[in-house]
Amino acid sequence: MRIALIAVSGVRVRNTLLDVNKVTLPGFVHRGKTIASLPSLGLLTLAGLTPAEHDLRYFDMPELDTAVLDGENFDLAAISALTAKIDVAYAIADALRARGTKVVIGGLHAKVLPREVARHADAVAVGEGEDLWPRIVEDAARGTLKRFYIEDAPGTYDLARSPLPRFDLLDMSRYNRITVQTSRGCPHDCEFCAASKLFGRYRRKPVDLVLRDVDAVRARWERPMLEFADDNTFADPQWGTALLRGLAGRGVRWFTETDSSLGRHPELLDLLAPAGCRQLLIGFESPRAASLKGLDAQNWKLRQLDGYRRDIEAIQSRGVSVNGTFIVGLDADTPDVFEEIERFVRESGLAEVQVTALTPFPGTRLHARLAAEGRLITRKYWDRCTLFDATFHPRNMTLAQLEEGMNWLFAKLYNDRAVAERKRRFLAIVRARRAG
Ligand code: B12
Repeated sequence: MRIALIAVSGVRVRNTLLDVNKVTLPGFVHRGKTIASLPSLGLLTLAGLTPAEHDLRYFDMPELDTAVLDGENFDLAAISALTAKIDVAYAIADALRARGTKVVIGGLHAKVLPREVARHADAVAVGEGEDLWPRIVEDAARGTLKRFYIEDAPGTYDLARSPLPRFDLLDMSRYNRITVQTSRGCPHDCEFCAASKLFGRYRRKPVDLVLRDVDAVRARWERPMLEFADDNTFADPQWGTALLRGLAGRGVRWFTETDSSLGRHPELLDLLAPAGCRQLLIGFESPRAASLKGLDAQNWKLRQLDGYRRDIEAIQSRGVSVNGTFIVGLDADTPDVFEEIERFVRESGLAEVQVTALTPFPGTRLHARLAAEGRLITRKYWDRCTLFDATFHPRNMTLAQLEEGMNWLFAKLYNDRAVAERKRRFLAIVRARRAG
C-alpha cells in the first residue's frame, strides 16, 4: 500500500482573550516560532512499526492543503491531530475520502471523542497507537478496515518495546528541533491535564532505547536541538540520573518538561548541564495558594509552593534556565492574581515564562466539572482549545477581567525590556558559575 502520514501540526491561537497587537510581543512570538515546526513523533513512531513492503510518505499539513497530495494516489492516510485543529483534520479527511483514500484518524482527540471523529474517518484509533497501528495496516491491506480500533489496556504500552521512530522520513532542513520521547504520563493527576488521560500510568523508556533514538537523530543532524515529548521527565530521580549519565558527552542540546521537585535533587541537578539540558519547562501554575488548592488530587502542587523560589534558584544556578508556566482563570483567581504572577516572575528570577488560560480540554476532569456547573461558554469549542482563548466563565472574575488581566500581564512580561532583563539576570548566573 501507499500510505500518507499526515500531521496537522503547527500552533493555533485565535486570541479571543488577547489583543492581537500585544501578542506580537517579541518574547512571546519567539517561542511560538521555535516550536511551531515540530513534526509529529506519534506518526514517526507508527512509521517505525509499518512493515517494509508498504511505501510511506510524511507530510506536515497545518492547514487544509491537499494539493500536495495530488497525483499521489494513496491507499491509506493516517492523520494525527489535536483538539485545537481537529476541524482542519476533518477537512483534510473529507477531501481525501472524496478521492477514494481510506482515512484513519488517531491522537488525543480521537481517544476521548471517537464517535465524533468517526463521522470523518473510515477508522478511528482510540488510544496509544503502537498496538493498534499494525492491526490497522493489516486490515487496510486486506480491505477489512474496522470503524474503531481500541486499545485493550489503556495507558499501559510497555515503552521497552518502542520502535525506532522513522526520523529518516523527515526533510531535516525544514526543522529546527526534533522530538524524542523518554517517558510517558505523569504521577500527578491535575484536573486540567489533557495528556495524562491518554498516557495513563507514568512509564519510563529504558535509557538505552532513548539513547538509540537520540543517536538516530544525531546521525542525520549535527549537534541537534531536541525537545523531549514527555509530561514529567524527572518524576523518577533514579532513572533520571541514568538518563543524564547516558546523554552526557553526546553533543546534544535539549529542552524538556518536568516538575519542581527536581530542585531538591542535587546529584541530578549537577548532571543536567553536562548532559546538554538547556531549559526546563515547569508548571508552577500559580503563586497563589488558594488557586493551587484542589488542582491535583493529592494537593501536591500546593505542597510545593513554599519551595518554588528555592527550586528555581537551585536549577538555574546549574546553568539551566527555567521556563515557568502559569495558568490564569483558576477558581480562586481574582483580578489581582495577574499582579501576583508578575511579581512572582520578577522576584523569583525565572529566565522565561509562559502564561496560559485554564482550558477544559474534552476528556478532562475539568471539562466534566465545568459542564456540570453550567460554566462552559458553548458546548463545542474545539478550535478554542489553544490555551489563549476564552472557553468558560471564571468563578471569581468576569470574562472581561480575564481578558484585561491577560493583556496587562502579557504586556508586562513580554515587552523587550522585561525579556532582556530576564535574559540578563540568567546570563549573570551562568557567567558567575563559569567564573567560580
Ligand atoms: C510536541 C508537542 C507539540 C508539537 C508537535 C505536535 C505534534 N504534531 O505531535 C507542536 C509544537 C506542533 C504542538 C502544538 C500544539 N500543542 Co502540543 N504538545 C506536544 C507534546 C509536548 C508532545 C507530543 C508528543 O510528541 N507526544 C508523544 C507521541 C508519541 O504521542 P502522540 O503524538 O500522542 O501519539 C501517540 C498516540 O496519540 C497515537 N496517535 C497519534 N496520532 C495517531 C494517528 C493514528 C492514525 C494512530 C493509529 C495513532 C495515533 O499513537 C501515538 C503513539 O502511541 C504534548 C504533551 C503530550 N504529552 O502529548 C503537547 C500537547 C499534545 N499539546 C497540546 C496543545 C494544547 C497544543 C496547541 C493547541 C498549542 C497552541 N496554542 O497552538 C498546539 C496544537 C495546534 C494543532 N496543530 O492542533 C496539548 C493537547 C491537548 C489536546 N487534547 O488537544 C498537549 C497534550 C499538552 C497539554 N498537556 O496540554 N504540540
